[in-house]
Amino acid sequence: KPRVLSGIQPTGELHLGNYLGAIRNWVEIQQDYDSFLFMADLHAITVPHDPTKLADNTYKVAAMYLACGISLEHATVFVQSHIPAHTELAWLFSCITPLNWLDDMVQFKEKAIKQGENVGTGLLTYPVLQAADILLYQPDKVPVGEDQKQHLELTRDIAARLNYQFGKEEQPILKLPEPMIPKQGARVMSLTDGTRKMSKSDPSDMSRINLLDPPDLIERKIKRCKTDSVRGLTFDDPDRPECNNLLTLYMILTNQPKETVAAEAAEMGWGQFKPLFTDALISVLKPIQKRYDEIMADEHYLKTVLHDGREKAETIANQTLVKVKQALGYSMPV
Ligand code: AQP
Repeated sequence: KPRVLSGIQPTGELHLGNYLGAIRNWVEIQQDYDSFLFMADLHAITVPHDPTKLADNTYKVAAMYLACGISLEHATVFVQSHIPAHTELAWLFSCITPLNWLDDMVQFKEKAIKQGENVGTGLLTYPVLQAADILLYQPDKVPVGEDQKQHLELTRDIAARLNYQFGKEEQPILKLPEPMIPKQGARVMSLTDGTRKMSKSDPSDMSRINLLDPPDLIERKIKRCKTDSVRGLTFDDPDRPECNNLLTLYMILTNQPKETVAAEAAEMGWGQFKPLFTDALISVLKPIQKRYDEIMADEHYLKTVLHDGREKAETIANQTLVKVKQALGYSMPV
């Protein structure tokens, strides 16, 4: 089977963007791929973090993967920091990555502004670690949301450069993976500003639907989310980004064709649409929340999953690391 690899940072509660942009697609394709899914806890400290919450958040993300339908029959679930090969390969990559390749990374610019002078070097070199995370497993595809496309291009550039400088043309050291961006849900926007993506790090909780939000909170968030005073709801109007976002989410959650939703919504006002949207959200999230509670109640189970995941992932990661080190001319320990 071809292989896919993807991960999410345990930087807070997962939201609808993480689900529709990433996890839901992992579930959809898992039958056809050998999946490697990890919690990117090394990336989680590139912005200020609370050490008392990091381990817990990491377990919670793992539980959420399983609650959303990831099956251990098809997937290996592991914690990034449990496998030292990630940081070691990142160092090797950082020595062959020209500094100016990192200059234009949009995510760095967005997050660095928020941190001012205290911004850590790790936030700049984050995409180099991400390249190591991916290339260690030599995946064919990387299913991510639209926001990660630029980082994936950098990953391919690093692999190509290493192959070119240290490999043989007929036998590349690293495979160049393809991005796999969902046709729907690739960019879920904030509830309070339809021009910005929904994000864990937005200071306002009202800007996102967290996967663990209870029904009454979902109802409140949708009641208060940004809309306009125009009657008749439409897709794709550049002057109505919030309207497009909410209709698109409703279409995905209810599994309806765009034309059906467009026809239904054309005559509607917000007062009519919002309760329908709220119900759709609640009915998709309810079963996920139930499974999540069950998984979190059995700590031993989750620890076993992560232990087994580490063993399997580490074997593959170490094989790639040795291959790269040999190509770079390192001696191997005896
Ligand atoms: N709004 C979004 N729409 C679609 N996909 C999204 N993803 C994140 N936000 C959206 C996808 O979720 C996966 C994991 O993302 P991440 O947590 O590793 O980092 P991120 O993209 O930076 O996510 P956040 O929520 O914005 O986190 P913070 O605020 O901590 O940076 C990726 O596949 C991403 O595409």
